[in-house]
Amino acid sequence: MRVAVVGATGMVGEVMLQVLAERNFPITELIPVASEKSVGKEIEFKGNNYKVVGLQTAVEMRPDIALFSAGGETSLAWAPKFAEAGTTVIDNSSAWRMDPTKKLVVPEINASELTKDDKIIANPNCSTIQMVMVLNPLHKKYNVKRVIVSTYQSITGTGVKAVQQLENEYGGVKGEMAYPYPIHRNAIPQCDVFEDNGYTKEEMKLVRETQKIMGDRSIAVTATAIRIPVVGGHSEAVNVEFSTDFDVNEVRALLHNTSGVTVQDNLDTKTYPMPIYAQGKDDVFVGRIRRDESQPNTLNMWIVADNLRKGAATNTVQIAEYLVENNLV
Ligand code: 11C
Repeated sequence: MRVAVVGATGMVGEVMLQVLAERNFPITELIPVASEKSVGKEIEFKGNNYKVVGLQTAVEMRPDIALFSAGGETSLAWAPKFAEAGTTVIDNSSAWRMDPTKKLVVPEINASELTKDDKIIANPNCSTIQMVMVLNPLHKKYNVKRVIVSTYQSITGTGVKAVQQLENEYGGVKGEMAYPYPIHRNAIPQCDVFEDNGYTKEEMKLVRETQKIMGDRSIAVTATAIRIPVVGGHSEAVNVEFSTDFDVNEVRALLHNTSGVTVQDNLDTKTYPMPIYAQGKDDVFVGRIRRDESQPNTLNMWIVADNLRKGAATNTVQIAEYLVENNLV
């Protein structure tokens, strides 16, 4: 496969290259793509150096697959050009996710919807991916009625500017601000911009994307998304009400048998998921699984994943793997 990585010098792009290498994705030619200021720079991949090219050059090279992580505007402008040239685009931005003509894919859940005609495929938002990875197997068994989720999100979700802000604040250095407030020793109840309904875009992604991926618009979701001074992963407190009752041990067993999910749930040994241990891993970790005693058929869980891996790069590469394995590209 001739594979372009658009946004190769960015935070997610770098992890995409790592994941492609680790998983031995069948690459015959790597085409790193970035904005004009990075063109000509060299990046290293599996012991070889590759020169970064610009977007127009990359389109003209007609790669088989383009993995995009270069922001919504770049994606809106350039993904169709790649698609017209015959390239299959897997896009990590929010640009195409809610477009009814585009598939929004978490391979473990709905990759079977993909066909050869899908030339622009959307990768969901990180906080949605980790939540649906746990909800979907439970939905099949108990039918999810309503989800209340509160997120505790890593600054790496904002990007390198936010990591720099935190480092500056640790060091007492004045610098550019990624957030409207200090993030060190703080919790900011705003991820992404506000929508007209008073929720942030990040919160509404959790609502809309969950329904689309799980293929059920009747699932009610309400979210509060918080930025905290953590790197390594996003954490989520998830309260889920089902139509039918469940047995907590059966829930644990079901999740234990779900590919891509690791249960870390032992109170005796103080075992539960945490972002410092999720960092660098591809699985979604779930623990603190317990019955909500305040109402029937309701469960509480704590879900953690590396937002740059399963939340972004790994999921994108898994989609590409599915396309290759099923001759869809
Ligand atoms: C965050 N989830 O943590 C965001 C980052 O829609 O792809 C990814 C934004 C997106 O701020």
